[in-house]
Amino acid sequence: MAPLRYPGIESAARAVLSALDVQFSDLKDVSCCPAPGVFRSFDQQTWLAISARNLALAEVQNADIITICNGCFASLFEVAYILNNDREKLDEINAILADIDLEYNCTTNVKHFADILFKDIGVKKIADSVNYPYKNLKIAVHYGCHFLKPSNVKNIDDPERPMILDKLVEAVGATSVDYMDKNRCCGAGGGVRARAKEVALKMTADKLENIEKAGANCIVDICPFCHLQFDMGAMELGKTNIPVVNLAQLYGLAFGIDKSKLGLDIQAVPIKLDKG
Ligand code: 9S8
Ligand code: COM
Repeated sequence: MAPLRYPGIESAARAVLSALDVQFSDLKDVSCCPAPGVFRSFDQQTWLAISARNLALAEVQNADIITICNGCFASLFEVAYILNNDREKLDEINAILADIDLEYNCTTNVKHFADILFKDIGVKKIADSVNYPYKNLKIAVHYGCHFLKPSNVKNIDDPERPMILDKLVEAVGATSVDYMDKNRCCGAGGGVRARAKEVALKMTADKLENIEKAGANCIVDICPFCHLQFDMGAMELGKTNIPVVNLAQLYGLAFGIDKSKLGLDIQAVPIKLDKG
């Protein structure tokens, strides 16, 4: 989703991590995570094997994984968790990986971009990097389903009353507003957008209505698929008055990173957020 549909999110994330002195490299030969809601639902063994391949490739590079997508985070993190805790499954999956001369030894840590920003970098360092604060911006944050849940496995934040993303957007000087059903799905995930678009759009319309009622000027997400649903979905619904921005793009703007790196125009509803 990120490289093909919203390359601006990836480019912005790279620029923001560099601005925050985080060193990273590309995972060589990586494939799709693969998408949890779709692949896991149909064929769990294939889901485990493809994800384990990606985890094993990180091991070859002696690296941990950072992802800018909730779906990737769900698959990679949860597969790592399953294989860490189930020796029999691990053996089964390693028998499959042996066909391509790979083995997974359960040493890869998987983290989401937003979690790294909050826990490893910290709101203070982020706030210190802000050159163009957004004092008048009222933001409706959208966490998405796969970032916090299943919470017993992920343990990132309170799954019902999370605050990480609210604190992260407030680092640019903006206000994070509360709105009804804030934790609800964007509508797209789990194959719903592909199979029953009208159901997906109904959920999106409800969210947009609640966000509008709360007086927000923009939506901030941390998942390119949620981003697609709010961007394309708003276009499809004819409700394009509240722009959707990925957290990395918001930081790019607030840090003063060259706009050509933020891809603000590579979406159905281009983002126009004036400085200050
Ligand atoms: S919410 Fe519900 S399944 Fe998910 S994370 Fe991103 S796409 Fe929107
Ligand atoms: C959502 C991924 S980010 S999936 O549609 O649930 O697989």
